[in-house]
Amino acid sequence: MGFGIIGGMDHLLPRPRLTETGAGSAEIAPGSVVSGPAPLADAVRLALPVLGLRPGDAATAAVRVAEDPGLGPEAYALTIAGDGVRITAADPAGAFYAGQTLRQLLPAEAFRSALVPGTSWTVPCGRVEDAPGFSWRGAHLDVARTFLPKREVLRMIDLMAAHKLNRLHLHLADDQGWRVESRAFPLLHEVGSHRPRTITSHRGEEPAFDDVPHGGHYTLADLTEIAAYARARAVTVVPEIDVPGHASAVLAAYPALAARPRERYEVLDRWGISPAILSPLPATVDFLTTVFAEISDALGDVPYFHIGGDECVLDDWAASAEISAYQASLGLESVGDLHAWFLRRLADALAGRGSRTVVWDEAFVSGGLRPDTIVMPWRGEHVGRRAAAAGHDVVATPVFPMYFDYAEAASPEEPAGLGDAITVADVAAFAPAPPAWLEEERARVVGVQFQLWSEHIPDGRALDYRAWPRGCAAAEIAWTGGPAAEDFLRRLDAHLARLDAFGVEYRPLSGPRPWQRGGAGWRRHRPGDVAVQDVMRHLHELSQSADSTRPSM
Ligand code: TNX
Repeated sequence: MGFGIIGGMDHLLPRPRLTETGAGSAEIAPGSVVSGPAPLADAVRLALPVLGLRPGDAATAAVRVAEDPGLGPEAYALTIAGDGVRITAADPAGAFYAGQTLRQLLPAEAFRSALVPGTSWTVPCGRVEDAPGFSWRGAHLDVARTFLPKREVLRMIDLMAAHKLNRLHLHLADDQGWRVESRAFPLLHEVGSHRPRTITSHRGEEPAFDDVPHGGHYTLADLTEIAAYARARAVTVVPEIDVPGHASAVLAAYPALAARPRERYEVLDRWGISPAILSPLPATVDFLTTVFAEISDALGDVPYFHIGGDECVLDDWAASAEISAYQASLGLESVGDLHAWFLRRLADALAGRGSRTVVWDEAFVSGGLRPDTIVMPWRGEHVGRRAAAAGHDVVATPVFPMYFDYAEAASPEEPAGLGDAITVADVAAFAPAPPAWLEEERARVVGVQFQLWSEHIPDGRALDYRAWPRGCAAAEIAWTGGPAAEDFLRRLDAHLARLDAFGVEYRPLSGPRPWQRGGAGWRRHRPGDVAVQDVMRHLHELSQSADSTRPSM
């Protein structure tokens, strides 16, 4: 066997830690037998759905799976020889990833939903030893601004699994929609889940609207199904209910929870930062604790629960006599302290249910977080480093280069993005744990995640275009633990054939196909309107400011 990534093993994405290419090949015929302990063997079968593999004895097996407790979480070893395939892993996730690697070693037809006659189901002989660089390899879906039907979420989970991504962050509530059933507070989904129209004009233009209703929500049973589907594919669902700001949809349903309880609120039909904010009084904490419990019970095991904390306009808190009196009774000096106190109460309640809290970085700057709170520094590396230095686990989520709602190119041919440009190469070059940081700070970076904010993602087709192939680059850095190797683009080229077989309408590396362009109307991108580098500079300054609760964009 020769070392290195020559021969049949050189098209894997993300890149495994070690590959050795052997001579010859092995066949895995449709309907072949997989042997081994059921949780591991089932995971391998699920990773290769098109082959319809069956459980059975080692004597007849084409793929033999064994447990090796010596391997780390999610790690695997895969050996392909003339007499078949052997997989070892310590957990189902590792076995599942061995199966995903095997799928990539098969022809791209392994990514179709049914067998295509004439395919040769052979894999090259050799060996792969592999383990992830980061434990949090995330994708974020903003189902609040644009609702994605359940089928799109399940499909995203399949695509994540094929890329060894393992955290699906669902942004379930924002000003423009509340997306989950509540039995305790049914107006949340009855009133909060739809709006009559959506803004179509761009920054600086006279406001214009599509006059098309938009809405939808997941039932609690849907959430149970999504979580179980994800879990079987080594993906953990991370729900987010963004509080106390971004609250228009909740307040449209339950205005009594507002800092200005006599105000009338509507589910917003436009983007940007709204002043609508929940009150921090005990009734709100009780309300949210009940809703969090409903969501958690539906999801089952919930190791992480995201409570937002970003972009809060605290003016209504300062203007309310009742809230000011409450703040004074707690001995808190500023509304910023009250913001921190409020999030801390919620995090304590979540901890009581066994969930670690996740927040956007404003909540860290406010101070007072539980030490086990995970911080998502969206405003850049500097605030991320401060959170890491303070001892928080950090998931790198900076606008540049992890906000996939920005266009891939500053071109009028692109469909409208929030700004530009974030390219595949930008993502591939990103180091989530920068080498310049101290070792103990780097060790706090548990992962990296791309964000699909959906103000400019009108449907599943647009989602495909925004997510891939930048998501392939994100998967590469998340799995390998650092910037992509120089052969990344060559491997990506081969990988795109797999996405074609899967049916993904990704953005071709050469630019959009004619029907993927924004056209001449409101979906056309406005190049240079918002430059991502300017946004980053601005956000960095804000994250340095003492007044952390000031809205940022
Ligand atoms: C900032 S990141 C937001 C979102 C927007 C996004 C657009 C964060 C915590 N808040 O509400 O959708 O920018 O890029």
